[in-house]
Amino acid sequence: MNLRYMLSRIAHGQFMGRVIIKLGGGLITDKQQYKTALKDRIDSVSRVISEIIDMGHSVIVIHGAGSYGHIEAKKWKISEGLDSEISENQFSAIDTIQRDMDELNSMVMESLRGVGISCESFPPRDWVNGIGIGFAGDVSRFERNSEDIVPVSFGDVVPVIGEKKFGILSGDHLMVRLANELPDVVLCVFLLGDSSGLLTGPPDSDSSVLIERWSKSQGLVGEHDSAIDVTGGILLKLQCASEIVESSDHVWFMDGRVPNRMLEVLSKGETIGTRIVRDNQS
Ligand code: IP8
Repeated sequence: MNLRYMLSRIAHGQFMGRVIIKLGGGLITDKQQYKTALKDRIDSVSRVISEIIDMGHSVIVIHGAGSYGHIEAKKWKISEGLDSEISENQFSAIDTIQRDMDELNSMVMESLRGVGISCESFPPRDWVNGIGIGFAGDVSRFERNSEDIVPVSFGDVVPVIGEKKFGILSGDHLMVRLANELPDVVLCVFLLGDSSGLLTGPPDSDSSVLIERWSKSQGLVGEHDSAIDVTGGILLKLQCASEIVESSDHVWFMDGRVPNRMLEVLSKGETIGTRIVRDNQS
């Protein structure tokens, strides 16, 4: 750990490690209804984040887009890059999506500030080029929170070098880079909006049960709802989580509607949810 960072943490109380939390778009918005934010859910996560900070952890918050990004992005094929036949519509859709994402991000920031958390936003369009986990962009800015400022970022439309010109960077890809490149990550959580973790079948089916531990060799479970989601839904999350477990021991899919389960993992190492593990992890 960087000495200056360590000393600054000790001055504020003992540093307990970094916690990276993704608020899924399906948790914080109604994915079917254009721009419908679920503020109560955001607020209940914010309250738990403030408890995590009080425990001495440093937190990074990433959020998805839900109905503030996917609906317009799908309509104008933004994830596929520039299409000369609809380019005018695409550029105006990008303006709309980025404005809508700023609005959603402001709600998250307001909610965090409402429980006394200082936070700073880093919109990917300002510092990222390219998509997927190989994007160009320096994630060390997220470590720069020596005054207990929580860095916040989100899935966004980003520039892409070459003919495509633009694309969609998912918050899940940000999670991989942050977890793999920043030091002292003790917990990485994907908060879901419709289930207690990874299930054996669709969340609305009575026969679906929770998978308590999952590793890559078990294969991908779930469906990508490509009618709504332009990034990758649960399948992308699983792929990203299996990259993250290579560097972090505690990677979890949890029910974001019951966010205090994050506190249980931090205090007891266990909770209701899916723990993502390495193939050889005991
Ligand atoms: O919801 C997607 O981010 P995600 C970003 O984290 C947009 O996959 C703008 C659709």
